[in-house]
Amino acid sequence: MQLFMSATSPYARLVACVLREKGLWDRVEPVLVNPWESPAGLTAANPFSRVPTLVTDTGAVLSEAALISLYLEHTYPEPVLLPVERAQTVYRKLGLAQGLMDATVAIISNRKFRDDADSDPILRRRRRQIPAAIEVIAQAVGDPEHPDLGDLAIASAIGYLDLRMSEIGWQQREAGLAQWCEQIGERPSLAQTRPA
Ligand SMILES: N[C@@H](CCC(=O)N[C@@H](CS)C(=O)NCC(=O)O)C(=O)O
Repeated sequence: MQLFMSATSPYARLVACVLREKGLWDRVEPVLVNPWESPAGLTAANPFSRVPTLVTDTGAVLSEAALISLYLEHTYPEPVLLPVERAQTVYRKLGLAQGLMDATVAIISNRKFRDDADSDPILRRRRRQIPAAIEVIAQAVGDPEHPDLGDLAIASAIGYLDLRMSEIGWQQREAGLAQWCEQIGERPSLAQTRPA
């Protein structure tokens, strides 16, 4: 398998975590790219030039972090990251995490290309929503010792938020979630994919 990824993408980090949790990482050839530069190898595989993009052993090209994660869960069911009896809970967390990633990445990537990004009404709306989302996420997270797909996604989303928008400073208001992040962050799959 080949995984197009970047060192900071929270979406790519989620897929890298899932591959590590499932003991598949040594079967992966990671291809580190800057997707914004539209490198030829990535655009040949994915016309949207986005990471993560996974090329499977049979040459299928998969995109979208949540979809790749679900493909990995179906294809390599052990260890289980999406227990059937807790599917609703896991999907809920996955959705919250994806919302947080989308909001943060939209703000940061617009800042990269536009001087007026911080006055854009939609991005301002997303910025205002983040603290409320953190409050909801704090109530949703599961056991950091036995994380599921939703927990791994939340840890990846918050890791990116802290890297790029540390000014949000949510940790004092949500001390329990901060502790959860520390605990889950000790897992090798997350510790070895920490964005820098
Ligand atoms: N919806 C996609 C989003 C992936 C995404 O936006 N990745 C960013 C990096 S964090 C990227 O590759 N951006 C390059 C671009 O949009 O051209 C997913 O869930 O995987």
